Amino acid sequence: MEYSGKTIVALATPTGRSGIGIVRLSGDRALDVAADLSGRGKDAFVPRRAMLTELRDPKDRAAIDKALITYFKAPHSFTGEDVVEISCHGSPVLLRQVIDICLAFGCRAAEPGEFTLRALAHGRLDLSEAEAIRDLIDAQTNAAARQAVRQLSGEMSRSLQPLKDELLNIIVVLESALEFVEDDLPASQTNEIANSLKEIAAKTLEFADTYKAGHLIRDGLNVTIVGKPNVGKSSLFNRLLGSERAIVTDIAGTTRDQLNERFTVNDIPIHLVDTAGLRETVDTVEKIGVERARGAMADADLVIVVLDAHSELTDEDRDVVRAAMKQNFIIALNKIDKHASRDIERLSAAGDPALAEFREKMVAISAKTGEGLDDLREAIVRPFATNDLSSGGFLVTDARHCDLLMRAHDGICESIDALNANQSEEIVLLGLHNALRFLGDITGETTTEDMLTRIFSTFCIGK
Ligand SMILES: Nc1nc2c(ncn2[C@@H]2O[C@H](COP(=O)(O)OP(=O)(O)OP(=O)(O)O)[C@@H](O)[C@H]2O)c(=O)[nH]1
Ligand SMILES: [Mg+2]
Repeated sequence: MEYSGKTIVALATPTGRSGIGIVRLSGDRALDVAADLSGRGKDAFVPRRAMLTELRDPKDRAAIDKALITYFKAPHSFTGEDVVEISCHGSPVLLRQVIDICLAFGCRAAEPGEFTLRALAHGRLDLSEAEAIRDLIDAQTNAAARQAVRQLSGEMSRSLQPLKDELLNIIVVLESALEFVEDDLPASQTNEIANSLKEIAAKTLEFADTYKAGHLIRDGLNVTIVGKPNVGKSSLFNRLLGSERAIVTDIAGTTRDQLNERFTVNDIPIHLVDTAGLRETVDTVEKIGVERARGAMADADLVIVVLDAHSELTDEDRDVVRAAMKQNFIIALNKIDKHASRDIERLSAAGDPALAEFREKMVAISAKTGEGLDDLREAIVRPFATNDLSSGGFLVTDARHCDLLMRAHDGICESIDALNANQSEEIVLLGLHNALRFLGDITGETTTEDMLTRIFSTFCIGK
């Protein structure tokens, strides 16, 4: 995205009727627009103080709203430019009109993320902090929001700084060796550098590793419920969501289309999919449903295979288990309310001796009464649990950051190999400079225009 100095305007609040809707402007002309809209002189606006005023249509001077205008004078604003926020009543018609008036004054409609991009361009934020704003707005759980706020307050840069400093110290030693020493570095010093680099590489890897937990908190899990018809998949789906979302009947083949909903387990957002019962069928519609079910299964981070604990295991059940074995799966033995015994050992053995090997993956439940549901929720997230989840530490939540940390780690490892192979300082330095650049890319010090365009395209308008 090209940075142009033009004044930009956008609705900062969601579209639709609401109590208040905020139009935000940033750029040199922001205050002129506010002055014209309100019919007051520019001097009337005291920075950072909200002013209650009428807004008037410049064409006929008719009052269009009574609004609160706040002026933030450059550079003490979010973007670092002159910013004006007009808090109007939240009428879509009115807000459209205010934006149209701003456009008529020569402002330009903001691109996605352009306010934040300007903040970055003016040094108000670093790149990881800008990304944190997007993540905070998109957060699906409290835990994700809290991680985003930590990143927004600069915790990413603070976590990286010691690694960068240590790398830079070593780079300085090697560069000066290159410059001033005729002979090679003494072996003792080479060893010392290699050891320091190993430590930095380990710390980098450890930090990158927190992405497993960070990714889980931010993006959550795709969980797909599968099983042959009538085992209670939709009943379980409804029970996990706490609403009667899916149709449940005792007719095999009730669910045909795939249903998607979200819920949360232990602060982890779960994207839950209910599917058509898996069986051979000649029904055209059901056939498509079965195909979709197989697709959803392949896309899942975890598959819940539902079996009917009350009836004998059939070949259809075995086929489902076999298909699920290719990935992460658990088995929900459903309808235990129909059983006098709640003993899962007996249930699983009675079901089929072949299932005994999956005892660890089995949870006995009743979608009808809710029994065993807490255990099932635990079982859904258990395969993904890491210590980082409960550590309360700062987590890497962005795939881009994780990738750059891994690349930095690889660069350092290449340098260690070069050092051990007694290669020249130039070769050793190559990997270290690369590593430093990758770490710099996380906070945006070394990020190219192309990269920025790609990153900011993931923002929405008005941010
Ligand atoms: N007793 C008992 N009945 C259940 C339980 N779970 C589901 N059922 C019943 O089993 C029948 C089928 O339930 P559904 O949830 O529609 O099953 P499904 O697997 O989604 O079926 P399809 O969509 O046809 O593949 C219904 O009559 C439910 O009331 C349970 O835990 N206990
Ligand atoms: Mg169903």
